[in-house]
Amino acid sequence: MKKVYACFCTDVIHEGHLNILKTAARYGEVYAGVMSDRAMVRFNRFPTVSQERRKEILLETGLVKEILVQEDIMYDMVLKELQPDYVVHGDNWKHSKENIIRENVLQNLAKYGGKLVEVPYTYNETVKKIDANMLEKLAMPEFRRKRLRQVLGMRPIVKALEVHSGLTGLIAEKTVVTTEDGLDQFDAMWISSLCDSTAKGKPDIELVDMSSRIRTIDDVLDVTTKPIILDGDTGGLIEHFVYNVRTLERMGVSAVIIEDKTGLKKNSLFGTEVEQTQDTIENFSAKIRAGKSVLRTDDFMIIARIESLILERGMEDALARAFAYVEAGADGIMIHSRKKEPSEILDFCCRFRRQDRDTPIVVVPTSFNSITEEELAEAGVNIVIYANQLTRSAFPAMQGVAVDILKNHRALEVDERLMPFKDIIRLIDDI
Ligand code: SPV
Ligand code: MG
Repeated sequence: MKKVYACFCTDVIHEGHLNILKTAARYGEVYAGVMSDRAMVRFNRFPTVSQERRKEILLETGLVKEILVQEDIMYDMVLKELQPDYVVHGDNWKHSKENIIRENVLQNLAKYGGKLVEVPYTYNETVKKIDANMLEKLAMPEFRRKRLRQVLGMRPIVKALEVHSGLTGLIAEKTVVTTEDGLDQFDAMWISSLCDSTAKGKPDIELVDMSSRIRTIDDVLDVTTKPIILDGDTGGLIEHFVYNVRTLERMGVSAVIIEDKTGLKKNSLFGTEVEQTQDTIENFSAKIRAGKSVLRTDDFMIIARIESLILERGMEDALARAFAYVEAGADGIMIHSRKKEPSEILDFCCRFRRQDRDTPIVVVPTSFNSITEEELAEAGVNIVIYANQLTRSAFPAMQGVAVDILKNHRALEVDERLMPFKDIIRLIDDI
């Protein structure tokens, strides 16, 4: 009997998958691969059912001899061990980012003379609906809310991108790149106070109120499935914070980060150039405790942001606050710095991790941007936030176009810098 291998990244078996399995069965005994949860999260999307259930649904087809868990999107390991005579796959990967995986399969098969069989991809209304339902499920508050905690356990470092609208949400949701070892994408979204305010032409001083922030969150929730971390500024009055925590939790936001400042908040990147007041440890700890006490689930995270390094109050102060805030119930610590060099952040992480191995650490490397994700992960950082790069890239592009239209009295000269209008129309999916 010949050996046939087909790998699946799906939570539901539809007629397209059955077609692949039936084709595979005509070539020999079918070994079906289930992409592991970790690999799915990194390269594809979050699974809506467990890895175990995904194994069962393949076995229930009655077409499979054995199930394997494929730990990596690339097929090197599985093909080396199994040496199947055939790999069967839908032909849709030829014209997508997944072509890199197809190349990898062909190279591995060539090593021992195995063959690739490609089945025309089934894409009818029923299949489309099943795909859409899976995404819809991922977007529901009860599934999305816990996803930040889930990805924290599955990724060496969680990468969050700033978003401030439905459109920027779509960029965070859908941007996928090919890398040496497969595909890569963002894990989460950061709704920044700076960029949400800037998009409205307002200063970042808690002027854009919670009702408006909620409108932005809702626009993002509407078109995405990835978890949201909200920049909650100072959290405001404790009496208001508790209501806002309840609202955010109910909406399906995964975490709020509040900073230990009080009075008129200014953006941290001003540092000591402007007057800013840090809250007392006691008051800020009380705010964390109050927020935690009103939660209805274990999913939502309240993360405490420490401004001691920004305000030049020293490392000892930053560490004392970090331990106090964890004691008060904080689900994570964000340590901020505006130094060009990452040394003070690394020093903080090293000293914090000596006493606390588990509490997630969050950083925002806007100033110390030479440090890599790998270096941050090695230092014990769990979440990296790219807090403002989309806004900062869009603004000069738009301003330059506005200037050139004025100078040329027409739009012809700027045309080659623009997205073709047939592409912008297709950017948004129909439902
Ligand atoms: C934001 O993005 O609004 C932040 C991060 O709070 S920072 O601008 O660096 O203070
Ligand atoms: Mg902010």
